[in-house]
Amino acid sequence: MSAASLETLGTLESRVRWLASWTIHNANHLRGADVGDVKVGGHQASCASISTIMTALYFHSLRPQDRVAVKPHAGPIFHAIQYLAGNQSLEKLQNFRGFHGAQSYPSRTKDVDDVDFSTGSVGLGVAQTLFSSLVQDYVKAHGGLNKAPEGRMISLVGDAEMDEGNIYEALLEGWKHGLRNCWWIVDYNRQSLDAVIREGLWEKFESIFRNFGWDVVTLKYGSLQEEAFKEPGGNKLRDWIDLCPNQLYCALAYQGGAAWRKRLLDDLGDQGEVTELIERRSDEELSKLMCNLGGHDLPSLIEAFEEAGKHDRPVLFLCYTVKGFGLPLAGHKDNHAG
Ligand SMILES: Cc1ncc(C[n+]2csc(CCOP(=O)(O)OP(=O)(O)O)c2C)c(N)n1
Ligand SMILES: [Mg+2]
Repeated sequence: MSAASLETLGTLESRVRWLASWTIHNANHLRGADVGDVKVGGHQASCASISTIMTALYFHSLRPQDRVAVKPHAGPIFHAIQYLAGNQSLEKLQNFRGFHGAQSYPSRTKDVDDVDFSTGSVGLGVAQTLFSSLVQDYVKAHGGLNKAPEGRMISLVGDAEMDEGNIYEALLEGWKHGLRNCWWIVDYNRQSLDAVIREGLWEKFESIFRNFGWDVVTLKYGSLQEEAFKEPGGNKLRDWIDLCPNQLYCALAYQGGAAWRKRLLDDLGDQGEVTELIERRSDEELSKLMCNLGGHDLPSLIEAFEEAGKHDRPVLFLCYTVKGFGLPLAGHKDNHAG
């Protein structure tokens, strides 16, 4: 991909994130200002977390025949993307969660911007994509697809959403029927509604999914981080990231550059070249580096989707992200709805 295209995608990503954040802010604090703030709700942090992934998908990787189940709390990101594509109106965004406004969770019946799967109860959209792939195989086997291309059924999933039991029931069913053309993309921000997720969950996902015949693609480090790891002392930084508990990573993402520096120097300051690696960067650069996880790195996402697009095996993408990425509430423990 050319540098110019990448830059354009980066601009789209920040506009999508801004528009989703603004849609929610407007509903809660501006629309009813004459009667005081109204608790309308909406989830800015959940949206920001998945904004890079959805930008890569919708503005680059999706084909017309593909269908997507968007994790419920990313509804505003979906509507923002559709707005930029000319399929959603400003009026409905301004009336988010109001009567006839854009829906809080993507809805096939109430939204106008071509939602593929209604979501809301976590877990349901995930399983639906798997069964849709099986149905597509059935229809094809019975000559119903004619010459139409096979679509890919894609689910965008929260990491805590993976707690839902119906997902594992579906997994087994998929294995029995030779599941194809199905991607599940986990927004691995390590935060749920009200907690930080348990350490090492990614290992459980890896082994469960491989066991059921899925490919597992983990996007942990962004390209900025990969570059930094090549600098002298970079391996120490990577080890630190790998050992950092989820709770601390989230807290530092919230506190920002000075806090990252203090903690990194406290832990690594006496370990040679890595000190210079840290000190070469301003607070802002350090914060950008540490939040440049795989799920916020357009080149990594695009490459991973391109690679997986070469075959029809089911794929689980584990994309490390920061909940609230790019917003002042990034990583904060109360950022789900607070
Ligand atoms: C069946 C069901 N149970 C509970 C909820 C309440 N709920 C909303 S979001 C959420 C978890 C959010 O965490 P995660 O899946 O990690 O999403 P993200 O961090 O991306 O916001 C839960 C349990 C729900 N929507 N549906
Ligand atoms: Mg989460």
